[in-house]
Amino acid sequence: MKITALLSLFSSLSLGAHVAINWDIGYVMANRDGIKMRRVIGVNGQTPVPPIEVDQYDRVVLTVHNSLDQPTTVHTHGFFQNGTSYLDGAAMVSECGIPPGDSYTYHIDTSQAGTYWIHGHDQGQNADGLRTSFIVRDRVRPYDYDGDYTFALEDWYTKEFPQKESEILDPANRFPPPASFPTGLINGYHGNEAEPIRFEPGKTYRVRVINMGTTESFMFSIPGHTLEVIEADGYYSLPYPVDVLNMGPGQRYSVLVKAHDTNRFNYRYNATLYAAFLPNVNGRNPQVYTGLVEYKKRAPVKKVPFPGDYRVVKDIELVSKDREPILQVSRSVELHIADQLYTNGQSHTSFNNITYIEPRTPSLFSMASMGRLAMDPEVYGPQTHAIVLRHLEAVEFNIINSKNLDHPIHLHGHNFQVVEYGPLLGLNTTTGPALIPAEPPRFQRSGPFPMRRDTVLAPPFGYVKIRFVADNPGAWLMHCHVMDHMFRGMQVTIIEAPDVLQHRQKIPEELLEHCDRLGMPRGGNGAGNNGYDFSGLPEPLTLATVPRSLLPGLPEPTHIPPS
Ligand SMILES: [Cu+2]
Repeated sequence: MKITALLSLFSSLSLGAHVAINWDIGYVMANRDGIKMRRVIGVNGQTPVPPIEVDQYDRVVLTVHNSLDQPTTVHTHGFFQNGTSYLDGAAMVSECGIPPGDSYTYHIDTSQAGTYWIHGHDQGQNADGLRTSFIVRDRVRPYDYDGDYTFALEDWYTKEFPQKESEILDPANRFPPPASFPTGLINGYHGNEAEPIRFEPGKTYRVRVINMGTTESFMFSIPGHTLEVIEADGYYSLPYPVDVLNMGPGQRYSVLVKAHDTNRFNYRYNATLYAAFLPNVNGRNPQVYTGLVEYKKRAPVKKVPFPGDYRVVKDIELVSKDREPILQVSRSVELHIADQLYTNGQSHTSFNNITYIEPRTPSLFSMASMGRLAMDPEVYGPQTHAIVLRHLEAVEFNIINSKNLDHPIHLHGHNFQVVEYGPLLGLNTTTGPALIPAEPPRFQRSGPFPMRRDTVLAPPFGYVKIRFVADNPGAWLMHCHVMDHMFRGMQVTIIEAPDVLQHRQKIPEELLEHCDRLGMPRGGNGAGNNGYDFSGLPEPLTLATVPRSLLPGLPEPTHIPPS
């Protein structure tokens, strides 16, 4: 252990290069899906946003200039920002946002090697194009390979996110709103125009796949080849062979793929966009995008029938490469997912029937400024759903999903062990269509060395238990990465060790000045006031129906459309 620590110190001092990146974030007109020219959020006049690829321990300095007409932030998804929680880039959690016309510099610690991504974290800017892959290459490779490829998968919509959301929230519209189905993009462009990848006989490739989509899940496969999972969300596993990577928004995998010994045939890779709860939308669900795996120019493409009993990733079965033992916890917190109608005629998502609404002061700034009161979750406001953790407390979250679709739950500032999945009592419902195994979630526990990741799928009609140690003082969102669910309230704020944070971290003056310029308070409680005075915050929402989702085993009530 000591040698490893010394090595990493040595590496960070001597190996890392200084990497300066400048992003001028602004609107661009572009036709990303081959269907519609529309307004997109890009950088330096470009869309898709150019990928970032650096070496471990490089000192990445990302300077963002905001040329939009609204505040903006960028969040490095999966990076812990331990000790610098104010650089997490979550709007109204760790900062007010960069005002229009202003700039800010994010320092990114790249000691975490692996497959990450970076995206806007204010309003729906991520969905409108402010996102790209962020690869950190290992200084010392845990597995050998001869070459690597990255696939960034996205679902793309013809409408801008704010317009789509206002239609969903409009009480005059039918509930639930009519389904829409997006187009799949691979590495920024229409999925069927993706570049070929080249395999040489006998060689081994590392293929990284990122679902950086807005709403939908993807399945990725290279029929005729086994995919050996070695990484999930920046954390290494023992090799785990599958035929298909099934992934929700925010999730990443690396797989090793061994090329065939001859170059007689070429093959295809497939990225299948699917919405599990929509059996068929205009004949477009599921939708397969495909590109060439080229062994030799003009070689015939071998058609490989998909195995009937294909293997998918079950992250509960993955084993930590570092053999990190399962955490023993002293506290377990239940979070019940719901999507319900409220008296204002809008449908909102929630955990434990609390719909997240942004506070007026970023929760981190409340933490830093409220003294001993910062230990009380109430201080952060009634709709921020604050959960306070003690420093170094080992905690379990049990995420309970009585809905018929899965939710990719992402925790900022950490990765976590995935320790248990199970069905909800009394329900035996299948998900459709039969693309993903049409079976209710089974009860399954991890082995003694569970996998870690930062985004986990809460299964339909089931639960997932995750564990981590609160070793990162800061304010960290935990939320569904389906942008619509997140936007409509499926978020909690993990307030980690306010007492330690107040001694160890100082909010940069520049970030406080951003609040001044946006007319937001730079401290105080969730309303920017003293003590427990929450005047100035919007009225809490009231449920229109009995919240039966709190009773495990009972399905959601069926709503009558508002007339
Ligand atoms: Cu969700």
